[in-house]
Amino acid sequence: MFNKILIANRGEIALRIIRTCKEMGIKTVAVYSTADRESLHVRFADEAICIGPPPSSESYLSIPKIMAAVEISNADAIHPGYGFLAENADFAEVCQEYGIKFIGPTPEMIRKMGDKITAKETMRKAGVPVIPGSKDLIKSITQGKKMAAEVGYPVILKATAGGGGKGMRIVRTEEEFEENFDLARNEAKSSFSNDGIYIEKFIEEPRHVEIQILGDQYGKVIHMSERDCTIQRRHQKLVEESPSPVVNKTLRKKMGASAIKAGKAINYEGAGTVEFLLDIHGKYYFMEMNTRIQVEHTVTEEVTDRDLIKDQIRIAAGKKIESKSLFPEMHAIECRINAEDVYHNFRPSPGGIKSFHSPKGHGVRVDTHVYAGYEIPPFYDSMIAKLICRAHTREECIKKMERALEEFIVEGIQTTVPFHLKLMRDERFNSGIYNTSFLEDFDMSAEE
Ligand code: MV4
Repeated sequence: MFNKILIANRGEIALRIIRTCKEMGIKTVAVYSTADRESLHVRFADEAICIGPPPSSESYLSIPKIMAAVEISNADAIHPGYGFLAENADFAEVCQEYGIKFIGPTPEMIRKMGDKITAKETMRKAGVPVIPGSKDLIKSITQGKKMAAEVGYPVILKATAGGGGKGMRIVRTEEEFEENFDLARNEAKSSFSNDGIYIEKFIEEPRHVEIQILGDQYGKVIHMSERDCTIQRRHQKLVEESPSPVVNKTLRKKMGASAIKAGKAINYEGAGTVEFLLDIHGKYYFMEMNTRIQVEHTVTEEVTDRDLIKDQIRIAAGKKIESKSLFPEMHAIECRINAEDVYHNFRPSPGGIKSFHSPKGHGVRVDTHVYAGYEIPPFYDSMIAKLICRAHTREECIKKMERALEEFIVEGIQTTVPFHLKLMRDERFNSGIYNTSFLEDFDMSAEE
């Protein structure tokens, strides 16, 4: 087992990783920017090393700064958390060269899934259902129009270097093709320095359902069932839950088997997530694979009663997965509490937290790095806490979440708590029947 793990991250996930390391008897090294001196991850780690000024490019995203901290602290492994360097294949490769274990997949696995058309082709060959579309990048308008006609309108143009919605355009008729193709290409080029675009059939009114998997170094892959992440705003997840209100045991087994096929196709090592679109007919299609621990891993932990960070560390240390695939025993919902003003288009609301009281009680979990007196820096993402509730049924879980949200007191800044309260009381959310457009006509500005 590792002696000392350096956590190349900040915020709640850094703290989350430190907690598990402590329970496993592993020493921890925190790294921090000057904006994060007062953060709890710095206080709770055994050692803390300042790696630079507030901008991420000069601190949490700087490979030389992180590697210098590894040298100074003599850590033998790095946990990248999510975001920052978590899916940076070059970073995983540098770790390899230094003889430091990157807690996650190999650079090759990260690269294969990072390029979306390569990922899709790998999945198609492995027998995982993929969305009908072009097998290669589109080379010209003429070729693109021909492909689109074959696939059938509406189609969607996606950036091969993309993910998370950037460089994506829906095209409903051939007349709209050229304009959208140029827009997608330019956005892809400026965002990813890669203007490769491919075509897919546009799936109307889908749900986002993802499967958590674990793979060990000996070729074993298990799934841990699904998370439903359909509640999103501009490609930002706000609520995640497990099990999905629209996935039954038969579909769960089928999607789980497909996710295992996906993992096995690339010899996957570590914790990963296979994202699917689920259409209104109950057909599902591979969308992307995330080669990291995700924000919403907590709902899977709550319904399967496992510590996913512990699983990641054990797998990285060469331990075998002992468990079979896992099915939900309970229902869990996570609400992301962001420092945002929901009454003004979810604009960021950084600043000083004057008072902070987090909900407690049976079935309530709060993962956070903040406290009364903490100053939220404006440099990083706006998530300040995750509120996770667990109960036997979805109905009870929603009621518990509403109760917990009512107890949440954060003064000094605006948060997404009022949004979540409204959602928990919403009839359509309670019905469980909605799609990724749900929040498009969920109006918050009317209230205050
Ligand atoms: C799609 C789609 C419909 N059809 N692909 C959005 C982010 C990126 N991961 C892929 N996305 C989508 N891809 C086809 N062929 C609809 C979306 C989509 C979406 C997906 C999941 C969750 C929320 C979404 C919101 C808008 C569009």
